[in-house]
Amino acid sequence: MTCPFILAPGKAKAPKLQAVVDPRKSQVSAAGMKPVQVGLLVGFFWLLVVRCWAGETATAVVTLTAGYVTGITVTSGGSGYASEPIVTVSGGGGSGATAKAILSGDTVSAIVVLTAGSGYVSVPSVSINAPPEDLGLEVELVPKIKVRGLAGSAVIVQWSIDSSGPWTDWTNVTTLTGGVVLVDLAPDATTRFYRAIPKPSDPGTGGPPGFVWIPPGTFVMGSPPDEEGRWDAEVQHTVTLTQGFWLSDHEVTQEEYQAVTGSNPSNFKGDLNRPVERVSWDDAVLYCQKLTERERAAGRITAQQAYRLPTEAEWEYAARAGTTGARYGEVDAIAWWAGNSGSQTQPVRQKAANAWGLYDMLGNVWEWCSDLYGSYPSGSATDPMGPSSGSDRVYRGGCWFNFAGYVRSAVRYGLDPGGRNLYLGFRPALSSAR
Ligand SMILES: [Ca+2]
Repeated sequence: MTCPFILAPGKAKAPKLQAVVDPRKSQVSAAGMKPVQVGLLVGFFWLLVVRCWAGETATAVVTLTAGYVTGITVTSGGSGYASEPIVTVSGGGGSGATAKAILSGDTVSAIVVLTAGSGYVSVPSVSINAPPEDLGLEVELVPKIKVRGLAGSAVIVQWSIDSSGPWTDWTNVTTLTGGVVLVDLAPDATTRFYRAIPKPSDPGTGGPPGFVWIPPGTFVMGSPPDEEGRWDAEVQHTVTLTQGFWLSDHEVTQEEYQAVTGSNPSNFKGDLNRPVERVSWDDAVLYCQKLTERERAAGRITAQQAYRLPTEAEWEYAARAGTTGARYGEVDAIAWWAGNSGSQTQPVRQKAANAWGLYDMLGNVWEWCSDLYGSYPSGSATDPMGPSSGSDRVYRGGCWFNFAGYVRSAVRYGLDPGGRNLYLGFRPALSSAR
């Protein structure tokens, strides 16, 4: 439909403003947001809508006699016709019928059959052209919203019909110097309240290099009784982790360990991308402390963040990455074990990662966890930290020396925290707090 864009003052309608969005009531702060970062102004914006008001199209039905169109009866005369519209008869299996509309005022009052056509086996349909377009003009008052804040802030703008909520996401914007202007064209927008809240940062990006985000979730820890190689200590129970965290996608390499501690105690030398081994639990904890100090000093993590060993539950949850079997893949594809390691550690990140991007969770070197070793809780657990007393610390995942029965997601062992051997390394986690 084309329509000349002209102003027709005589047809302008009064603004259909039903309710005023009071800027004083508009929410400029919400739980969790920093008011200094985001502001929101609600104003009004005059929206001119030029509409082409069409009349109503007439309708009619055909009378069929012995295969001929013998009459057309108007069922609705329509409105807005300035001249006789074209009438078309179609369908019904026949052809040749023609007809002419008769107007009375701007309405179709009758249709005269000019030629009856032939061969119709069922009643054909009749269509009458629509009346010509008319001009219209409508003026509406719509909310104009200005989002202000620190340039570059990601903001979610929400609306509600009540100033106390509930709030519905409307749009995402990134703030600019001088603000971002939005106009809400929803039909009922003049009854809305608005607020702006900072968009939660995406925890899937922005972590330290070489770390992957492990989302919070629930999983079954332990192994079923029929899993090959299973030990009694692997009693299945449901564990919920309420906090996501970052986890190194690889075992700490000799290069990384040396850079942080100044030493390399490993047995298998020659390639600094091999995992560090012959590190005690105490050594691993000290490494995490030193790494935390270094990264905080460099401004790469906040004062609230700290590197640490993962809990045993975090480790198994991350290793499984949603899988429930003995391993997160075929053993030779994912792990260095006795069957393929050549009786030594191998550089990290060569075997296939699990679904969350973690390498060598199974095989290569065992990995220290933070927990004391002990029996699992009898029921489900939330954010378990291990038993409160004991002597050994947990290590997980199997190593280059082990047969496949030890290279499973559920395998667990304990060792004195001062113990060191050429089978055992670690990987750090980083808390998500910022
Ligand atoms: Ca490993």
